Amino acid sequence: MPAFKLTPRLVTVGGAQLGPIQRAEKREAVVERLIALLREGHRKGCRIVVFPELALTTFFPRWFMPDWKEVETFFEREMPNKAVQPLFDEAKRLKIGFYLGYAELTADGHHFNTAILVDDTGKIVGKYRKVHLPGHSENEPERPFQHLEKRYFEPGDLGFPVWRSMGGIMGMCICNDRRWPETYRVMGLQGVELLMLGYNTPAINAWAMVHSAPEPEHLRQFHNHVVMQAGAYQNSTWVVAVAKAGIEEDCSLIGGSCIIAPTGEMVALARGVDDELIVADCDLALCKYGKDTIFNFDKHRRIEHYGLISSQTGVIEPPM
Ligand code: CDV
Repeated sequence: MPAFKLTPRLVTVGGAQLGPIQRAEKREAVVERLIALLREGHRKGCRIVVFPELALTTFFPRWFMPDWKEVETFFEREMPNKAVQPLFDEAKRLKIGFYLGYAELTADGHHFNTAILVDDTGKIVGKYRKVHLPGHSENEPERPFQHLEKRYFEPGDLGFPVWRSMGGIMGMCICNDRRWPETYRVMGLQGVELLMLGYNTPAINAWAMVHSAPEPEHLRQFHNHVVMQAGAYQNSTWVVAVAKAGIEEDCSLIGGSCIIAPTGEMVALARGVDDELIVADCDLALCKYGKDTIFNFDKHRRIEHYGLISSQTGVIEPPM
């Protein structure tokens, strides 16, 4: 029997966790923090650095703002723009690619929660718009804080594409997307090898607080990791997940940024809730083992039984 030998395809990846961004903080100051993490990534040999969801501002969906003019101060009309250009310039100079999350306002007036993939030559090679928008669309004053993503953003209209870039097959999603197995599987079916995502996850569930539902804080971190470890393993892909963390205005956001191997094992984990770079040498060749064996989709999937997944949204119980 020949040995299962693989030629390594090493991509050193950095997860650039951010501590809080307060509302008054200017984009220019945030971009300086991103550049500092990028430079640390360069010193540590990174080819790609992943930044969080909505990485240029505070997590503004926590406030109800009746005036759309105020809401739109948190959006970017072009990318790069003047405030973000220094990040693009420095990344190009250092030959590092990056994932960046931001609020996108399109020329024809659409609002999306977006992430871009910029390659190590400074070119935007991929764009993803968040599909699974959590929260609610109306003000709910009884909550300690709002989660108005359904008000401020439209669901993404680009699906879950992947891109051949920087030596691998790259995929992106954003925060709540990581909780849905469909996210990973749609990219898994396109051979994804490195799935990047940023998140802003409050340490408490505001709905559960109002309704006295039992969701202790430790479960927030457990659920953060369990879904991504399962997604990585079941699709045999690397997952790089990066938080904006810490006490942002009056809201505590979890940290727990991590890099997960195609086996589902965590190989790097942030220690704190401040700006912090985690690094791992991700051998993309390791994806092949799972993709060729237990999760060889072509051999083992039974799509004739999966129709409900794409034809039905909610639960329909059998008749009593
Ligand atoms: N930004 C997010 O999508 N946050 C959600 C929270 C609201 C649960 C998340 O899935 O982490």
